[in-house]
Amino acid sequence: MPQDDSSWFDWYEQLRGRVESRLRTCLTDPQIPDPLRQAARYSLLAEGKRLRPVLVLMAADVCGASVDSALPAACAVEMIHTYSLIHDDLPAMDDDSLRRGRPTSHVVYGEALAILAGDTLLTGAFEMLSSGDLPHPAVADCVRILARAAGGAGMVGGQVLDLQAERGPFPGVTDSGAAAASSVPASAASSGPSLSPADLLPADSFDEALRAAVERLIRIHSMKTGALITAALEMGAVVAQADSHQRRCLRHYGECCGLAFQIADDLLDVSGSGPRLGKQPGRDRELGKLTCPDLLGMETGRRWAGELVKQACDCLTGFGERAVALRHLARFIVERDH
Ligand code: GRG
Repeated sequence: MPQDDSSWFDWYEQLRGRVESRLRTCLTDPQIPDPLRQAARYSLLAEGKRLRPVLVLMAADVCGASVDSALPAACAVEMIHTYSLIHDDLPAMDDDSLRRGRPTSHVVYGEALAILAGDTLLTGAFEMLSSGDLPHPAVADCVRILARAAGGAGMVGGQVLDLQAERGPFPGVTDSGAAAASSVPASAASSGPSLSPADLLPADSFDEALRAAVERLIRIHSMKTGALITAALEMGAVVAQADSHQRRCLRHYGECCGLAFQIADDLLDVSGSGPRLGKQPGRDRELGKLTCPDLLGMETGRRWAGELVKQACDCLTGFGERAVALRHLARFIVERDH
């Protein structure tokens, strides 16, 4: 655990290193046919931020568990995340050719193998999750949390809503017009974060169509991206056998960070540079996606993400100094350039 503000990133890097080492041991079973093993490992071992597994480890640590005990849960989340990236890039989805700075799985291995590599990671995640020394009730809890977050009521459902969503147009919404958005009221961890437009936006500044679109955006982002991030925090708490209050605080922190993460992702798609991003920027606009900058403008998007980070940090009050790294990570989520 870091002792002060300056060492948090070293701690993040250390945890990332632990995740990398463990991931390198995954999917080595000689029973897995060669091309499938190669395809699954190609994506899993490509350079990612490992944000979700690090969140599992930090959540477990902040509740008093060892990093070792949380590693299987952390790697399971990363396996699900990697599967979602492979499938998200497929021609039937976003049809992307660059990911994590490399050609996408279907470009290298063909569509059929890319689909099956995703399937292998999805199922392998649950094998990984049940491979540690956790007590059975904790494993069962984690399986339920992860399956729900990844499934129809979470990430996959969010992807469906995303595919269906139409962007607008919403005439008259510009950076200055939309900047009427109010600041987010401070939320106590006990009452949960305020993620709805009713709390985020003043009632009289938007027309109904825009308000409905913002609501839809929040729902899609929270399901498609937020669900897995929230699950990472909850799983860390479960591994540590945290009490229900700690678990609720970490879940609320995850909900705020999850939404802030996807807002930052929307902003980066507009302002980021390809080599640093590791994927092609500008794709959201090309694909006609419903995004935060399109609805509200860049400035309001930045402010909104910043307010969510503040709310996320409020949720950590009860953990005191132990949560210093989680506070920094929340800021990193919106300040990152990739
Ligand atoms: C079953 C066909 C089928 C689809 C699965 C694909 C899918 C459902 C859901 C997509 C979810 C998805 C890809 C959300 C995008 C989230 C996002 C912004 C990913 C990028 O995350 P980073 O920046 O990436 O953490 P790294 O590479 O650093 O891990």
